[in-house]
Amino acid sequence: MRLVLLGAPGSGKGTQAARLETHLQVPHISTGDLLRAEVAAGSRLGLEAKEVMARGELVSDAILLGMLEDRFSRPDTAKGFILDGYPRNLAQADALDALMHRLGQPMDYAVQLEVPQELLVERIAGRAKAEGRADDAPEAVRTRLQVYDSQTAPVIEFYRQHGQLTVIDGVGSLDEVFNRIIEAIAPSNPVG
Ligand code: B4P
Repeated sequence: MRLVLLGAPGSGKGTQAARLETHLQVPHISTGDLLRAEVAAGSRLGLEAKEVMARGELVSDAILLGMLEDRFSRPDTAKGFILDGYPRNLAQADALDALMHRLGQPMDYAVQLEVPQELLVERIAGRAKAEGRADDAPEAVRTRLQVYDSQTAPVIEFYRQHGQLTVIDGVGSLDEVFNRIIEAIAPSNPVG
């Protein structure tokens, strides 16, 4: 199964992708995690990405596409994947579409987690306390939410027009949201 998870910062993409990875037995590919690993390793790419991420802005499309092509070349993606954090703008959506066609692997689902903005801010504030991520600071969060509205929200329309979009209510417990996703993508195989 090839699935893209869409949603604003704090909507639960990373949280649900980790659970879906176990349930569907396909790898969770988070572009945020890939970038944070580069930053932690102090690579040239990581040094380039670090300040951009801390401001809450998007890292360049060229860096992201290169990183993603590299990740898709690993054999564990043969049976599918859960992509979290990509695409984040229309150029990335087009690039991913072209890449998947080139690989002969069209996307099965684009799942959007819908969560009201005040709850997003609350969740990220909770993570800021627990993990201290630089881009969870209030000013960076404001930028990330603005970037989402202006650049990422149009990606939702892209998948709607391609007939691949499934909208999920992202408000509720982790199990409730997870079960909604599973029922939407694999109704014959509900959890719990
Ligand atoms: P990401 O790592 O993708 O960060 P995110 O959008 O905040 O989502 P995340 O998955 O971490 O949060 P989640 O909603 O699960 O991106 C970070 C940065 O990397 C970007 O700002 C950008 O600079 C760069 N980047 C990444 N991809 C890029 C791309 N394609 N192009 C350019 N730049 C890119 O969880 C948030 C919190 O909510 C957690 O604390 C969680 O525990 C909590 N939570 C989740 N579900 C909940 C629920 N149901 N109830 C209560 N709390 C819940």
